[in-house]
Amino acid sequence: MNKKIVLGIAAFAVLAVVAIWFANMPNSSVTGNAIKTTSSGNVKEFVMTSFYDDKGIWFSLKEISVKKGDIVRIKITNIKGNHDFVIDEYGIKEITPLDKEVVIEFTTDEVGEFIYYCSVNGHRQKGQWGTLKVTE
Ligand SMILES: [Cu+2]
Repeated sequence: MNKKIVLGIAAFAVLAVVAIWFANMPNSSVTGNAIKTTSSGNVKEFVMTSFYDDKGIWFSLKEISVKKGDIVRIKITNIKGNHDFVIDEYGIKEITPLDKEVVIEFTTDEVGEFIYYCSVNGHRQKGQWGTLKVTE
């Protein structure tokens, strides 16, 4: 008799510990709109630098091609000069400090071609722009 009661209490204690542990797990079961962990959208990652040379001012990638609905992640490192990264249609305008990786992330919701460029005076005219192509 006593053994059964002790076993019952032990089993209950174990269950209680497990329940408390689950309750304290950090957001493991939260389903909201955490974009980075979603499995329904594809994350397309691109890495580029911004810089200038004697021929002009540049982003190392001249073109980015993705599908509508993709999550686009662009990692930009400014390795020479003062630059930013702008896509007007997506309301993106990020300053890219020297030698620091800046991560820009957004979800494409429209098919088309969009220009990304640096808005520092004269840079776009000297070549610092590219095309984001979004297809169906
Ligand atoms: Cu620039």
